[in-house]
Amino acid sequence: MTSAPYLEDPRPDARMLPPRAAVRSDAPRMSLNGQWRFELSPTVEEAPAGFADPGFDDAGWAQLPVPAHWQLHGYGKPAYTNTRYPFPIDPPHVPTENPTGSYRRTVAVPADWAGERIVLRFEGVDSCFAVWVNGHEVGTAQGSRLPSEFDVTEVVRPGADNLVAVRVHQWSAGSYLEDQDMWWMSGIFREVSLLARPASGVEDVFVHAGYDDGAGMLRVEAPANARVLVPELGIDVAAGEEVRVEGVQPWSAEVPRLYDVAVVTPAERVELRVGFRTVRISGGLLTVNGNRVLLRGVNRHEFHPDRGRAVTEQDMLDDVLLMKRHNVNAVRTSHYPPHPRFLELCDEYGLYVVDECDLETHGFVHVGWRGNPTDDPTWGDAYEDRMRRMVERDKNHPSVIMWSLGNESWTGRNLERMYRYAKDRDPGRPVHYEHCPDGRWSDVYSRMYASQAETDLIGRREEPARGVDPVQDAARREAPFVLCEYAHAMGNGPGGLTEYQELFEAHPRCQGGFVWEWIDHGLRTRDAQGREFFGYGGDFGEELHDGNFVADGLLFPDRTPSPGLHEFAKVIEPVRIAGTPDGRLRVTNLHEVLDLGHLRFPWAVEEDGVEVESGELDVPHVAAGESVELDLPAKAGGDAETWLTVRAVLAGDEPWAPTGHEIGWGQVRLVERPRGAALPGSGAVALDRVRGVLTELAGLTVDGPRLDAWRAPTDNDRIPRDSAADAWRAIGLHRLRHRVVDVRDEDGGVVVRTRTAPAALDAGFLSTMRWVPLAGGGLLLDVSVQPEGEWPAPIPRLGLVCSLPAELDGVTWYGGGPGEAYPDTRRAARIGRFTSSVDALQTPYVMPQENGRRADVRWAELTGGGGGLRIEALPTGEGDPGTFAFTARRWTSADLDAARHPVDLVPRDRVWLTVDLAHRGIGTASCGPDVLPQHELHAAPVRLRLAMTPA
Ligand code: IPT
Repeated sequence: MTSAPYLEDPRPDARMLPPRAAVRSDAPRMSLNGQWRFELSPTVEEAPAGFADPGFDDAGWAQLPVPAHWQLHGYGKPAYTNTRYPFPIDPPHVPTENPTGSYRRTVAVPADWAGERIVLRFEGVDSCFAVWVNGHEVGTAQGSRLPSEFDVTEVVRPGADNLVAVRVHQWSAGSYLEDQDMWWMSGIFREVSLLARPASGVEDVFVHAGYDDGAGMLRVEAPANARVLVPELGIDVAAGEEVRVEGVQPWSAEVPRLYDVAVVTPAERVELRVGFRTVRISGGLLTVNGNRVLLRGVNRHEFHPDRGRAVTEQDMLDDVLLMKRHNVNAVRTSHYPPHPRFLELCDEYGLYVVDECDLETHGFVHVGWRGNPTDDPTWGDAYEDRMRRMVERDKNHPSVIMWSLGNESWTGRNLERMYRYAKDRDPGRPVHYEHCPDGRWSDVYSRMYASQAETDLIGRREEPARGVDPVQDAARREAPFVLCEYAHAMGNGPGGLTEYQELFEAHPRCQGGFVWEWIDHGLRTRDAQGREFFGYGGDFGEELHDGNFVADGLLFPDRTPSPGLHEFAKVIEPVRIAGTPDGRLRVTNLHEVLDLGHLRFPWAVEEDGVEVESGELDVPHVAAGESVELDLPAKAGGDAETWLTVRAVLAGDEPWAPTGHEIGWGQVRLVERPRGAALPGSGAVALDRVRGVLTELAGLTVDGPRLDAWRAPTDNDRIPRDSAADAWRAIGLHRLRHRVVDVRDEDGGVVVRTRTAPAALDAGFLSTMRWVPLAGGGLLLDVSVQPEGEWPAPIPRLGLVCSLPAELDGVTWYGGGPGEAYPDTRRAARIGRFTSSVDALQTPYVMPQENGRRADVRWAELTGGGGGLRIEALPTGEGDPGTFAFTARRWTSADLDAARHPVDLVPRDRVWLTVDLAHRGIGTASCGPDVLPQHELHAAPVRLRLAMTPA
C-alpha cells in the first residue's frame, strides 16, 4: 500500500484548473526554471518527511536543474524498453520501489501581485507529482507531456519568499498510459512558471481562421469583453464575431503565412500568430484549403543525446530547420504533445502536424490486451482528460491539421470519449487513430508498416475488409489513407522508399505518411576506458531492455543526417527533373501550392565526372501539379561518358535555408560509356599459387582478392524473427572456406579457379579469376562466379575482398556518390567524381553494421604513402553493367559484425577493400516489409572485368 494514494489513482485531480490555450500574454509571469534543491529517494515512503514545510533544512541537498531528467544528472539510470512495461502489469499499481524526487526552491513573488489570482503552471513532469506551496498541498497531476495548472492564490505571499516543493514519482497509474517506445526518464523536464492572472483577463482563446473560396473567415472565442485586433487586415471586432476577410493569404506548409492577432481586454493582451486555413476531408481526400496534401512526414520524438526529452528551443529549431531542408513537410508528434514552442515553430516555418496525445498502452499486447485500460471505464476520465489538455493547449496552431488519440493502445470505449471530445470541441480538425482493428475513432484510414503491395491495394480501394461491422468498414474504405509509420529508419536504410513514393503519387487516396522515425535516441555516455559513444538499451544495466531498437532515426543522435535522410529528401523532392525518351527534359512541379518561380535551375555537363560546361536553365513558372518539357541545355561533345545534371535550388533566401539550397536534381546521360579496352602487356602475376591469391598488385603488398558472400548484418537483416541474417549464419556465409581447384598459366596470364563454400554445406561458388598483366603495369582481372549446388537462401552479397596497405587512405571515385548506396537506397547517389578518405567513407551507425558502400562505380583510386591502386570496370557487354560497388575499411566485415558500438571498431594495420559483383537490398524488416523481390539477391552467375593499375 502506497503512502501516496494519488499516484495509483488514474482519475485526474479535481484541483487541476481547466486546461486552456498556450498563448503569449502581457500578464505577469515568473519562470521557475533553474537550479532547485533535489534529493532522490528509492521509495515514496523514504522521501524526506516534512520536506514541503518552509522550515525544512535542505542545506545538505544537491541541486538539479529544472527542466531536466534526473537520470541524466547522476540520479538513477535511464532505461529503455520498446513495448514491455519495466514493472509488473498490475494496474493501477506500481512497484514499491518507485524512485521519488523531492524538489524545493523559493521564489520571491512581487508585492504588486497582491490581489491577483496566482497560478502555478507545469508544462511537463514525468510521470506524476504532488506540489506544495509554503507547506500547503495544492494539487497532484499525471500526464507527463501535458500541462497542468493550480490556483495557489490562497497560499502565496506576495512581497515575500515563497517555498515551492514538488514530489515527483517515476512510476504512477499514468505510467500504464505512457508506454511509448523510448527511454524511461523522470523529473520536471519542461518549464515551471508562476502566473499572475488578472481578473477579467483573457483566460482562454480559441481562434477559428478558415480559408475558402479565396477569402478568410475569422472568429475568435474569448471572454465577452475582449476585442480581436488584426492590424494588418484592419480588423477590430468583438470576441465571437465572425468576419469574412477578402484577399487574405492562406497558410500552408509551403507558404506559412501568419497574421499577428491580438485579443485584448482592459486587463490583458494576448498575442497570437494566426494562419487562415481549412482542413477538410472531402471526396475521400484530406485537403488543406481545398488542395490534396501529400504528407512527406516523419515521426518525431523529442530527443537530445545529453538532455533526453528536456529539449531546448535551439534543439527544436534544429529539428524544424533540418526537416525543412530535407523536403519534409509533416510531423507526427509521436507519441505525445511536444513542447508548445515546437508547434509555434511549425506554424512559422511551415510543417503540417499530427498532434498526438500522450497515450500508449502497448505493453498490454504481451498479455493479449487483458486488462487494457483503453476499455476500462475506471480509466475513462484519465483518457478524456489527456485529450482535453492537449486539444485545449494546442487548438490555435494552424500547423496542427489533425488530432491523434495516441499510439498502440488497442481499442475500447475510452477512445470514443477522446474522439468525441475532440470532435465536439474542434469540428475543424480530423481525428487520427491507428490501432482500432476496424479503423474506428479515426477520420482517416491509418496504418503502420503496410507493405508496398498492400498500400497499392488500399490505393485502389481493393483492400480486404477489416473488422466485422460492414457500416464501419464501408466508412473506413471511403477514408483517405495515411501511413502513420512506415520505412523503419533503423541502422542502414530504410530501403524501399521509392516504391512507396510512387504509390503516393499514383493513388490520390494514398496521402503519404510518416517515416519511423526522425532521430536515434542514443544517449551520450562513456565506456570503461573513457571513450564516448551513444548508448542504447542495455548500456545502462537494465535487466529488461530492447537493445538498439531505440536507435532508428533519420538523424544520428547528435543530429547529423544519416544516409537515410539524404535518401528520403531525394525521394520526396518536390521538383522532379528527368530525361524523356525522346531526348528532352521534363521538370515536374510536385508542390502543393507553389509554382516554380522561387527556384533556379543551374546545370552542369560532366565528362568522366569533370565539369566541361555549365549554365542556368530557363524554366517557366510551372504551376503546382504541372510539368513542362524543355530542350536539353547542352549537347554532348566528347567521347567520354557524359552526364548533364540539373539542380533545383532556392532563388532567394527562405527563413529555413539560404539562396542556392538544393531541393531536387536530376541527371541525363548524354554520352554512353565507351567500351572498356585494356592493352595486355608482359610481366609477372605475383601469386600465392597455394592459396590462389595475389601477393602484390600495382606495386603494393596485397592479400587477395578472395570471393566473399557476407556483409555484417544490418538491423534490417538481423532483427525480424527468422531473419535473413539467421539464415546466412546457419548456412555459414560468415565462415567461407576456399579450395583452389587449379592454377593454370594461360595466354600470358594466370587463371585461378577456386571453390568457395561454408563448412557442412554441399553448395558453393566456383570462381574463375583470369589475371593478365597490362601494358602500363598492373593487371586485368576477369572474374566470373558460378553457383554450384542448391543455395538454401538468398545471400547478402557476392564480391571480392582484398587487404591493402594501411597507407592507402585517400579515395577518389567516379560513380554514385557522395554517400553510401545500396540497391534499394540509391536515389540520393548521383553520378559524379568524388573524393573522400577511408575514415570518412564509414557511416557511424549507433550499432555497427554493413555501411559505406559506394555504388555504380566506374573507377576508384586508393592512394597514400606514395603509392596507389586504381580499379576500373571494363564493361564486357554481356549483361555486365560495367560498374562495381566498393567499401574500404580499416577493419574486416567480421570486426564490423562483432562490434556493438563504433568505439569497438579499432583500426587494424591494413585496409580491406571489398568489390561487389552483386549486393542485396536493405529493406525495412526490422519493422516492416523486407527487401522487395526486385532487390533480393539469389545465388546466380555474375561476371566483372576490372583493370587494376598503379594510381
Ligand atoms: C511501432 C510503434 O508505434 C513505434 O512507437 C515504434 O515502436 C515502432 O513500432 C518501431 O520502432 S509499433 C510496431 C509493433 C509496429
